[in-house]
Amino acid sequence: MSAKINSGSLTKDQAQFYEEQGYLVIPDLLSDEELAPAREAMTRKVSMIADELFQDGLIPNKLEERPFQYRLAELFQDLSAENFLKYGRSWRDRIPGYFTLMSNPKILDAVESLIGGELFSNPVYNVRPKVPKVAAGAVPWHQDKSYWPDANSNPVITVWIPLVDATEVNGCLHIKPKTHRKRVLKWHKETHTGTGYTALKESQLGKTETVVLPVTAGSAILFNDRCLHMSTPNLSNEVRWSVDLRYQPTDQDPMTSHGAGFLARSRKNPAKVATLEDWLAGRAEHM
Ligand SMILES: O=C(O)CCC(=O)C(=O)O
Repeated sequence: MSAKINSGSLTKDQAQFYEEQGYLVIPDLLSDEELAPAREAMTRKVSMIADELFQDGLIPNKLEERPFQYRLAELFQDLSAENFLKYGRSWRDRIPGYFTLMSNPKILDAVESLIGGELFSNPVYNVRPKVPKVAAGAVPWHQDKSYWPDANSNPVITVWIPLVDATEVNGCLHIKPKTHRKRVLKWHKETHTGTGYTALKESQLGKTETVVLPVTAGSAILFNDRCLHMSTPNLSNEVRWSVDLRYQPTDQDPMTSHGAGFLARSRKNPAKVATLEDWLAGRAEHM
């Protein structure tokens, strides 16, 4: 994979597609180099987990030489779902590489094309190590808004980016187009996988078509927080690494009950944009 585009700004057709369909795929938005800081942050966390598993006598070897897409899967291959879920189904650590990714100008360009140049990075961002054969692999049909039903934060735009190619085998995203105009549907909490995901029943999905979205590493899928989506289990032998980042206009609810977001871009007041130090300190930078 190589750097294919310099700006993430959307064409009129792309912006129109997003408005009509509730989602948009931007192929190969980010280069390998641009993903590297996030990959390093993930590697740091995996090493921390390997140290802990080793100290607890759960693994005989920390597999330090194994490649990024295999190491975490192999660390857990003889362990249980409980062992894995102890670290959470998704991660939200304050490691600098994540801030670098969330502040990536191409991502911000794309979002700016949809909601303007005053951009708040929502506190809800997830790093997803979707490990084969372990609970929390599949994510049920849901609307992201079910996680913040009371927040006045419309629109929240999710930017979903895989760090390995996301395929039908390792569990790529599935989306129901045009469902972003729906009200927030009544959801329930999934209980059997121990993940607590919000979920919708089959009967609530209606006849809307499903689009399967395999994408290459560094591509981005943008979607509205009412758009129905899910992902299938990871049936490969590698980790389906991805991040889901979220952005909204600065004049909306900063959703502080979910953590501290940050001012990611301001055309009006660029000096106010949060620095890495602001973010690491968890300062709620907001206009
Ligand atoms: O990454 C996945 O498998 C699911 C992502 C998701 O549900 C989300 O970003 O809201």
